[in-house]
Amino acid sequence: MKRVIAKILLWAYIRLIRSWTSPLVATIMLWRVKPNKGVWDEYKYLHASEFEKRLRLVKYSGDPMGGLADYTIRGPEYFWADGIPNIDCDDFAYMWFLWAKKNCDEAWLVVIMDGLKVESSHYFTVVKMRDNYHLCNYNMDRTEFRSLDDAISLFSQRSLVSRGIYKEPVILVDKHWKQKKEKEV
Ligand SMILES: [Ca+2]
Repeated sequence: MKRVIAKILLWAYIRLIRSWTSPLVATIMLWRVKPNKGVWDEYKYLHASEFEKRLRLVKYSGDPMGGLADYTIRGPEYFWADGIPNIDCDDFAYMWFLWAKKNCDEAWLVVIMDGLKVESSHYFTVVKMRDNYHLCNYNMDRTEFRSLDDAISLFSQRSLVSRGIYKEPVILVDKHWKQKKEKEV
């Protein structure tokens, strides 16, 4: 029951609240930041390990009001922009999701929460390359998982974020993308 309530809570937050608060806060926070389009064009086709190094050039800093005013950057051209004020888990996850659209077969932008603990909500990405699934949580985990659920379950097995293991993981796929296969003639 608790898990059902948590799932509804997470769904309501992501779909009904964050869907409009994130773009609104982003507009306010980024209005003076000049996007850096050239850098994204340069990095978007890099191999995962090289792309990861470029992501690490940007320092993590939480969202305003202790994460209460949570938002994701409006586009990849903001990630490496000069003076970008807040870059945290959802921005890293979003960048991996966009990178996957250029380099992978399928990708999921996922939010995880531990039971009813809203403050535990965390964004990451899972990508599919050929038949293997990889977990991108800031960096890409080199483990080759057999399924999306397998990759996600790592959060219940290992401490991947500062708050530790997710004992009662509640999952929501925020965005899903799949490469369109060309029709055989
Ligand atoms: Ca954020």
